[in-house]
Amino acid sequence: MKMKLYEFAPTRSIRVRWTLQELGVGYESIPVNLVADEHRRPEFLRINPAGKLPVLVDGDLVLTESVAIVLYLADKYSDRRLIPTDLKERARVNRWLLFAATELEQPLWRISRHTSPEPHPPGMLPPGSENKIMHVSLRVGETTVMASDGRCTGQSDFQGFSLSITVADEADADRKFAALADGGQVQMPLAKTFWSPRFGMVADRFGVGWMVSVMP
Ligand SMILES: N[C@@H](CCC(=O)N[C@@H](CS)C(=O)NCC(=O)O)C(=O)O
Repeated sequence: MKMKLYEFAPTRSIRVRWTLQELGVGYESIPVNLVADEHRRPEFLRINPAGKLPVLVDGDLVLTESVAIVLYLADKYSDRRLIPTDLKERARVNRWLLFAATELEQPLWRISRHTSPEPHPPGMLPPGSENKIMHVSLRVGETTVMASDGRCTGQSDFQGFSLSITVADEADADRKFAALADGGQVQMPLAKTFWSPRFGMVADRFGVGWMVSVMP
């Protein structure tokens, strides 16, 4: 029976796919669309209760953690000589795998998440806020609470707090943004950004801040 790889293209799944291809091993690919929240469906949570990718299923073995999967595959197909068998050589390989996963990955992930790869469109941000970052993205049930150091100028009051809604498409974003802006104040017009086809910020008529975005 073929191994199954639960994967989604722009994630750590790539490590496993790359390894399988280097080894020349056939497998069944099972795409799990993170953007469509497929990793939170009960059928996937039964396979990995942590709701994370990648997952390799090989017979009765269900393996998570991309580096552990890569090492398992290299050992399983040791005849392909992807990793050394010599103890010290092997230790050097493990050293770099662990360095990548523990030292390199987190800062790179933080930087990529909080930094725009493209310059911001002129006038989009108030001067001085180019390097402000989001510190926390905390999921509570179906809701995501984000804490950033943006919008914290002047006297501190309740306005440092915004609600964020993610909508299905651009038309829905336009509609909801217009409804929130009715009687309120647009803080950042709804426009295309590097992470979303539509993102905007508005304070509604009650003074509550909203961020409206479409996830691509
Ligand atoms: N240390 C784990 C990290 C797994 C992980 O965080 N996967 C991400 C994709 S790269 C994921 O599934 N995220 C979904 C979520 O956290 O909701 C590994 O290397 O496999």
